[in-house]
Amino acid sequence: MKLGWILPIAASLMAGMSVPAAAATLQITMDNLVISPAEASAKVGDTIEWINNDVFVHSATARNGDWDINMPAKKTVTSILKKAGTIEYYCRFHPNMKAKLTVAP
Ligand SMILES: [Cu+2]
Repeated sequence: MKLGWILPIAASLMAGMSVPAAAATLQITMDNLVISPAEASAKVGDTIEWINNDVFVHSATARNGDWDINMPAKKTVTSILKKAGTIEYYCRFHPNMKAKLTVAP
């Protein structure tokens, strides 16, 4: 039968494909007015899941203006990182909530 040939060919095709490093998903949680983790690292193309466990709105506002994410109460919002850099961000509504995200190219 031909199956014995097809499988090795398919496997070698897959191994030869140049697939960019798999994008990861990172979770950043806002809970009790605290962002955690306070420092996180990711790569361009990664997805951030912003999880708001509080009963009020939070934001993740980049100080350099790269992004401004709004998180309704008890909701999870996702965003994809498009730009490298070390970004300090805070919550517009609770400026004491601060964290840092390092995005590698
Ligand atoms: Cu807030």
